[in-house]
Amino acid sequence: MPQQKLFNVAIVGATGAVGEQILKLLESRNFPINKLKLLSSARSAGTKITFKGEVITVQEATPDSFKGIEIALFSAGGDVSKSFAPHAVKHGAVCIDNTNAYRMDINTPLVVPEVNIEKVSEHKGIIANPNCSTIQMVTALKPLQDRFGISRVIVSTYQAVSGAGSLAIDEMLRQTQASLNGEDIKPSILPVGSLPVKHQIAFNAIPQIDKFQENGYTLEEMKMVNETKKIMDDESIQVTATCVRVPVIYGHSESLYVELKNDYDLEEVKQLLADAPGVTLVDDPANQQYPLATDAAGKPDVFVGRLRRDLGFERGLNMWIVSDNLLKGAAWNAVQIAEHIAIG
Ligand code: NAP
Ligand code: 3JN
Repeated sequence: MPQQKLFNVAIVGATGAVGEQILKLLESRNFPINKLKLLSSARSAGTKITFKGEVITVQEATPDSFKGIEIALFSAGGDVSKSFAPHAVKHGAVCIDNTNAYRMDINTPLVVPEVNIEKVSEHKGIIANPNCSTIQMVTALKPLQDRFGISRVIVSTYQAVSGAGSLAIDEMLRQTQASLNGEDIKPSILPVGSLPVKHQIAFNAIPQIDKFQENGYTLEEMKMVNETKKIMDDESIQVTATCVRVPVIYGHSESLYVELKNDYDLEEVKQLLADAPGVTLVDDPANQQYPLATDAAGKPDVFVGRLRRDLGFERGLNMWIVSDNLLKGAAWNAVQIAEHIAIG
């Protein structure tokens, strides 16, 4: 039997919430690794991380970190990807980038394996992982697009704090405890670390994820609009998004109203979703079964339920979609792409 090729792999952002999940997946899926390099900022350089029983010391990322690297997984923010991904490409690596830096670049494929894995072959060194909220939505929409066509999507998200990084998880837990103790709450991270105004997340819902754009939408909302059109390869799909942060640790939930181009049968829609790759149908109202963030956390699939025909528009469909934002929304989607490159 031919020997499986082993790859030199780098993880940029290895000490972060997404990086930690990437590491767990590479280990549990026995990814074919020769050498593994763990990179961070100077802050965490020197941290020891155990991978498959071997202790690896995290190093500060520099342009030279990528010599000999064949696959580089980036999740350290867009600026870090812009600074280092070109160096990684120059050294011959394929970069799988979890940030917004290259998603809308015309030379960069934006890939969700269940939707458009064939785009990977068009890469010129960088493959972009979409935003978490987009990934779970398009995974569920793909079978409907293929069968009925989609003209319009109106989505509202209920996004977990882990989407804003490990400091946001700490902040929500701290605020919850302080509130229960009757202590003052001093928000410091959410909604956006780099903006001056902060809001309480414990026992609250914040209708702002990322910065506001000139059109009144937030950047997270515009990511959903633009990325959906690119991944589904249809500029004509109308998408409107409202993105909301809620006090959940893991798992983004989404309420969708979808207008299909052709008449549909609700039972056929359920069957299509039940059969779709990466999708689990949980839709049993009689027994109060529907997707929940607490059930989706730690699982790779996109969970879909609450399927019902719109009351006003015959070709309108309402649905509820939940997925672990750090897994299918980030780490698992990236590792799926890496496996496609490494193993086929
Ligand atoms: P996080 O928990 O705050 O971790 C950030 C990671 O980036 C840490 O490992 C950090 O290292 C590293 N880092 C920061 N500045 C760096 C630098 N100058 N050079 C090298 N490494 C640096 O954040 P996260 O939740 O893991 O998210 C990280 C990024 O992933 C986000 O900014 C976003 O771009 C992307 N992301 C994508 C999705 C998605 O929807 N696909 C979801 C979540 C996040 P230190 O430990 O040294 O600080
Ligand atoms: O807030 C969330 O739930 C998802 C956040 C994603 C995110 C956070 C900071 C920077 C991104 C992203 O993936 O779009 C970025 C970014 O890369 O711009």
